[in-house]
Amino acid sequence: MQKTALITGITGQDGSYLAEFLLDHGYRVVGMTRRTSTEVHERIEHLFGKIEIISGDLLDQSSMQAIVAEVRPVEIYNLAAQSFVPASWTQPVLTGEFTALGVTRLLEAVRHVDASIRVYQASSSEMFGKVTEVPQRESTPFYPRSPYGVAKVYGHWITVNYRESYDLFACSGILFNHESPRRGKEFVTRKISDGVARIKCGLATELRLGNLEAQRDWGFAGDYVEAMWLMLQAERPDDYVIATGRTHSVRDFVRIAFEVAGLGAYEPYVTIDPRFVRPAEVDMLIGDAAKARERLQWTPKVSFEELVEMMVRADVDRLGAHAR
Ligand code: NAP
Ligand code: G4F
Repeated sequence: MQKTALITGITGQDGSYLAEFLLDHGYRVVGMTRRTSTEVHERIEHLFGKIEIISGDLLDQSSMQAIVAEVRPVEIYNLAAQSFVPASWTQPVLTGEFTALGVTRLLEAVRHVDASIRVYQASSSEMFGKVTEVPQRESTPFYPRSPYGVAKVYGHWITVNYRESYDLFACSGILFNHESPRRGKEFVTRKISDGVARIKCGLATELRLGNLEAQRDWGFAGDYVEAMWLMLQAERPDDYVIATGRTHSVRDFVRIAFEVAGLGAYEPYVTIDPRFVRPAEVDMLIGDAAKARERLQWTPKVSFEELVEMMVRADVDRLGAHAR
């Protein structure tokens, strides 16, 4: 029988890759979207006709429960969240409502409608924040450095708690940064690839950034959605770190991006703008995904250098085609 999956946050970067992955694996895919006056669904437009869309909001308990009852999925992927770290300082309460309490609303809906539904919760390496261990693994203590990180810690523990309290098949995927040409332009990797492409196409002369020394363990989003699915296919529910095991600075990303575009050295183009420096920074993240490798047979395929090249080339092609 065809399996049904419900994805919250299907309009986001990960939602679009996960929907493609699940369709390829024969699923009926239903995506939850919130109502807006203008519908912007550019990441999933190519999937219209293959996926179903249902209206709901993480802020609204009754809509969550009604959706779970109507769709009757066997798997739910909870990807919806306020996911941009700087916005969590300007909208800390809303971030808590979406990113923290939204998880409880979903788990409550599952518990009341059908406790056999398997649930994936999108947790984050931001929970490690001011890291207490290098590299970070499932047992590394959390020390979040932003309201977003704090909200994700709540989402992680409520997932663990519902698993232990109600025997739900609920998994928390602690994913390190993952990027793609579909990444939102406010995140640093896409801001860089888009900015470099603009300079290359003569549409801009500079790129304004914050802290170039921050280090992240960056992977490709297409590889990471496979790990989400693998967690829900396992015999037992558990929590997993998903990462490449390599770390690079924002400066590394910038340098390679300018080289890929054939612009040479980045220094003449890059300006440090204090507006993009955070009140509290996560200086360095590097994950140890040994548990996922051993128990789920998951490994990332796209390297850091391939990722930078993929993103820069996609933006140069997009803007170049526009300019022609
Ligand atoms: P994203 O591109 O920002 O997508 C977020 C999604 O959440 C969008 O579809 C958004 O819908 C939806 N959403 C936000 N508030 C909602 C609400 N109140 N009700 C319903 N939907 C709502 O994020 P992403 O990069 O795909 O990440 C997916 C998830 O993984 C997020 O939970 C994120 O925090 C987490 N995560 C991401 C990374 C990463 O590196 N990408 C790493 C670790 C964890 P709209 O289109 O309506 O805004
Ligand atoms: O790309 P970022 O905004 O991602 P960040 O804060 O690491 O969060 C992302 O990854 C998390 C997983 O660890 C997710 F949970 C979260 O939802 C999101 O997807 O910033 C990366 C680094 C930071 O250290 C930041 O200070 O880049 C630095 N940075 C330097 N200049 C900048 C900029 N970040 C942004 N967004 N814009 C800049 O101009």
